[in-house]
Amino acid sequence: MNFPIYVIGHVNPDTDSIASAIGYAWLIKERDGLNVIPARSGAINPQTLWILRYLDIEPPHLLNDASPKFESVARRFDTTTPDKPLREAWAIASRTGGIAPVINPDGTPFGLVTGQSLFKLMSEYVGPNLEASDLKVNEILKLPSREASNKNVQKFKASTRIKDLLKKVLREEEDAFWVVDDEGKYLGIVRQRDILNPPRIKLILVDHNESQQAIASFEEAELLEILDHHKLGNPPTNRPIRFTVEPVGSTSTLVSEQISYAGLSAPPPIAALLMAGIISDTLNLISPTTTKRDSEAIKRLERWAFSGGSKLSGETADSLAEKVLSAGTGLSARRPKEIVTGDLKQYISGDIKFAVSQAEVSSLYELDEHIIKLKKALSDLRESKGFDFTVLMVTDVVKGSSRLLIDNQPAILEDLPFEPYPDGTFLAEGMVSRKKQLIPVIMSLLEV
Ligand SMILES: [Mn+2]
Repeated sequence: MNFPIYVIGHVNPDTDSIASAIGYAWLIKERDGLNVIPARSGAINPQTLWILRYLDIEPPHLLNDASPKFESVARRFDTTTPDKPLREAWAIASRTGGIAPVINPDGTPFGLVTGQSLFKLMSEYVGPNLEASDLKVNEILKLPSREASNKNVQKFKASTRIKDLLKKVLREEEDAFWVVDDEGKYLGIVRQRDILNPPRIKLILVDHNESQQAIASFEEAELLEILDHHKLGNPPTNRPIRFTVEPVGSTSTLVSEQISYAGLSAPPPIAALLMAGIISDTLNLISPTTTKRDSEAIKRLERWAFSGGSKLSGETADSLAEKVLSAGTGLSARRPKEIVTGDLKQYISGDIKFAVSQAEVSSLYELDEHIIKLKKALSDLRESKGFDFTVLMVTDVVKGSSRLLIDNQPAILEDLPFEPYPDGTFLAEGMVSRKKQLIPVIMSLLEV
């Protein structure tokens, strides 16, 4: 079977993670002709949702866990129905190695015709005394399949992880089981021997390289490649893989470069989506993480996205940037819990485990009326996930500064070089990048 390769960004995906997954999947399909599917691990944030709708692009496939599921081992055998003659089931079984699925007209499983169920039927007809019977095989094959079906066969949902039911399956006496969809309809048959060594899900990681930020059960997947712009924290692999990590402002920048190296140009919606990835990560090229390569990528993508005839002609990089950045902002439109978990990253320093979330606003004045609720949400988050402390970085994307809310601030962070406000928050003047500006400051205090 030709299993797909998933291109996937980090959990709690931001616009760069979604854009680079879609863009890179497009490139690999176009360049190498492989079966590649863009994927995401978690909900799409409001900014990304806006840009996908604006460009009329399907959200990536939701993949929340990389452990093999029953769908990956289901064999899609031909089927027959309960009323059709057993002859038909016989023909199917002779092609499948002895199994014929019998399916109700509504698509749900009726029973399985197997060597064992046939033998049971024969012995009922023939009885214990062979000589007394002159029943011909032909007669038996005219019987409806329902009479030879074993209706006592376990069903497993396609979306269930194999490892969760492995012991149960291995304890069963039967060898073959149904795989059904969420509505209980037939998808295929799985045999015991298929589940002992299921094929691993193939992954290409974009916009992250640490297993901590990767999809759940990541260690059970087969890692093919990493394309990223973050600090290293990558897991070991057992064979060499393509590994590209470069200090640029966004993974979308790297994808646009690769498209250009391949001698291709992205279709306008994908080019505009990659622009949105760069704009979002670099706050339209003003964040200190921005490099010359990011500005060059924007220019290249502009040519592809806004070319004559494109639905987007008339748009410019700056007009798109304004829309993208304001689509992601605002504290009033979202519940406090979503704000503190929407763009959350976890960190560990020695024994200290903490999380820093980021939310974007177009004016920091917006923050005042939400402070109490956001503090409560930060504290709930800390308690439910067992963090030592939690931080919310509220970033003004127009002025390029942030305010920090800290829950359960450790004494060691009293040395943070930020101006305290009477409401208990801090002003981090000129600070917009969590990765490049805030985290290094916090880490350096914690590591003292
Ligand atoms: Mn990124």
